[in-house]
Amino acid sequence: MTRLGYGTLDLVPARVTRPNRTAPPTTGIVHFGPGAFHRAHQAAYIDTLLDSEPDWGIAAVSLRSAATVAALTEQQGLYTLAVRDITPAYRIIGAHSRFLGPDDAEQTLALLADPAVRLVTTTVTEKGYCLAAGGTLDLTHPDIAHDLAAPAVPRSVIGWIVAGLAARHARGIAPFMVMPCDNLANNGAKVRAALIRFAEAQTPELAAWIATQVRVPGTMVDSITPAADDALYADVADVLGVEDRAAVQREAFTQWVIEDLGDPVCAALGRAGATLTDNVAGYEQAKLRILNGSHSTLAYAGLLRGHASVADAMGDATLADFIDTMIRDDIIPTLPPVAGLDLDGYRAAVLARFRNPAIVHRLEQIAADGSQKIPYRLGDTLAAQRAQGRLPRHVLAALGCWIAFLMQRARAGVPILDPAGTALADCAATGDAHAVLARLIAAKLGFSEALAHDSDATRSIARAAQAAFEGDWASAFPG
Ligand code: CS2
Repeated sequence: MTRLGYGTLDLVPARVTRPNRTAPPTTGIVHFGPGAFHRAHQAAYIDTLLDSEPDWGIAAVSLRSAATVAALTEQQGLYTLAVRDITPAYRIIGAHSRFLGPDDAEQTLALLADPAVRLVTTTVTEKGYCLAAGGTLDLTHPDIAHDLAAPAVPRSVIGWIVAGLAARHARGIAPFMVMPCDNLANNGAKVRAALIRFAEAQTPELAAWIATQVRVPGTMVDSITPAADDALYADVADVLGVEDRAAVQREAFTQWVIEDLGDPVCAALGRAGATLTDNVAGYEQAKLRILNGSHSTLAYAGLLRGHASVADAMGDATLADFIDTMIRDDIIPTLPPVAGLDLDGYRAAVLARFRNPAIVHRLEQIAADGSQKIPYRLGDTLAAQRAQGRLPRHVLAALGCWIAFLMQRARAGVPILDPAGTALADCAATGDAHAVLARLIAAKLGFSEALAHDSDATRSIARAAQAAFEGDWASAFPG
């Protein structure tokens, strides 16, 4: 079958929107992590911007997979975005100037040092930043240790960004802006601090330059983007009439909120459709705690209750009611008001998005990397409630569901998909939920050490975990 490319766009039916360009755009952005979320979310905004401002093309760098790079290079960077919603839509995205892989270090560094590159963005998932439990750069992380010893060919995104900044600093070229686009609480400040700490371990002068010259705005990113699968590729081939081996899919809803630093890069992204604000923290907390906290809860409780997708789990009235009540009673009370954001309306909108029958969002995908996700998705809400002397019964039960999930997987010998998977399995392999929770806290896996001194909370979490593990949902969920 003919492959998608600029030379075959004329074969694609007119109802499929496509770039109004005949060749890849010029590079203005370097992006690390060209996975499905980046290509479904940020790239769609930039694709729109390119219609009027053609020098914002994205050179995407994969630090891990050469396969994605090969498939997209064969298609000159073009791919289909399938919008799965009440009104399905198909759009060919042409936002990328090129794709580079793990073996293209020289070209990647040359791009980072190119004055035409004004922005470096990242979607490497929470674990990709090599942060320790407290959110600071983990200098003992194997990739960070490697990059400090061999800075010329980094493995980590932090190492790569500092290498690019070092090249610009050495040549007297102004730095690019750095913009993390991952679900990470306070992502801008954390990534900026990580860059400075990495540089300090090399050359203090570079660290000082980064500290005073490099801008790292915080962001909140949101669009439900299920992993691509063969059904998607077959559907896209049927609609386009040409083969696309890099298609992505998402819901119609998309939001990109960026801390407005008042400079040309932020302004350009505002023209692309991003929301510029001086209160990115408000948007970010609401999204991470309401949407992502509910997502993780649906993943663990849903899998334990035999469901496979978010929409399936939302069809389980007991679980759907639990989530709704958790948001209303436990999560929203911890959120400061955000101008222009009606939190109760946001709750209703998130639940409706979860029920989207056109989206098959697998709970296994969301359940991955729990040790990285749980602290900010549910842990921060628990800490905020405990600081007020309250016991958030639903959030405590949700944390219990994560533990019950770990116990079930560990005892069934099913691998736990998580950077700490082996350690999690060791903690969850034996004993009752109280013992498992104590081990997780001691190992700083998903829980802060402070929780060890909160017997009311730990008792409640463990009780819910044991009940969920035994399938006693009347006891696991608050009455
Ligand atoms: C999901 C997120 O996989 C997961 O952990 O909770 O990817 C979620 O779909 C996005 O944050 C939605 O914006």
